[in-house]
Amino acid sequence: MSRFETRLKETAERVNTALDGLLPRDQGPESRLISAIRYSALDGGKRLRPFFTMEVGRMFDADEGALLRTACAIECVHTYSLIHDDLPCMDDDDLRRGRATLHRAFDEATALLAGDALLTFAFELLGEPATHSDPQMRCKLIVALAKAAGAQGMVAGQVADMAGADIGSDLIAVTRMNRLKTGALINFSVEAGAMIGCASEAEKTCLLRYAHDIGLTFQMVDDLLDAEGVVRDTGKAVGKDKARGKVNFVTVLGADATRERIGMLASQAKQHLSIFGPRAAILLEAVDFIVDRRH
Ligand code: GRG
Repeated sequence: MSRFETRLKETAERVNTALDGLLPRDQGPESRLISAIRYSALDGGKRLRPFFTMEVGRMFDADEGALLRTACAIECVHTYSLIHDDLPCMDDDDLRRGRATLHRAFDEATALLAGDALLTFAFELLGEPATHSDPQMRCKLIVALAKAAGAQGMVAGQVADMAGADIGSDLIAVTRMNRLKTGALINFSVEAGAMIGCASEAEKTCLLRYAHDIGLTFQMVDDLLDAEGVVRDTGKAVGKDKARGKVNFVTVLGADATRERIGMLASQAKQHLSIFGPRAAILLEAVDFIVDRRH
């Protein structure tokens, strides 16, 4: 296992343990809802977004407790987005992270409500004093996450995704959709580490440029996996976008040009980290992981 994989695994374990302790227990009258929440939030998932928050924060010796709770909040928002994305009214998928999607394992109403509960729980987590001693920092984190997830962030991206070819079948439209749908939350994951670590404005700018490029790279690889990957590796259905008439980087550019752009963006992402020197080594390795991932 590479150093990067070891660190990602460590982050995943820490996030899983923390979330297990933070999420309500499945007992009492709401036990079915809570079981559904725990089914989705505790099993599987690379925990890549938490990894970025933790590792960016560590570059600035930020408080580990603050980073971990913020990372958990981000993962709750991410999990909610996957649950809702899989619903019959959206992508209507049966498989996620190698097993039944939440509405298949439970039922549609429970899945919808579990997603709602995870989204609101993220803000509860960030707002609590245990996340950060400075209330201003907590407010800033809440506002930035709300913007990333909301109608001018991830939700806007999802609306564009659902519109399919109606958004236009050109690179500008597809790039905008993905900057919002996938990029906004990845951006916040990096930004949150920089905020908690009190990075300078110049440092934040470089990190946000890095986040922009890895967000697009991540999505391009996802589109290639949808076009060329196998269910056994991805743990979800493949070939969906083309079958549903959706536009993505591969449908617009073709697979070869998408691969070319992935190479370009990945090397650009690494260049943005040059001001940090060896401190950013693990973030450089993350770029290669994103490019090479098979799930
Ligand atoms: C429903 C508001 C709302 C938004 C949904 C994120 C999203 C928007 C939809 C997910 C659909 C999708 C497959 C997008 C491609 C990129 C992506 C977010 C993949 C899943 O992220 P990973 O690979 O997942 O980090 P794990 O399972 O590792 O957590």
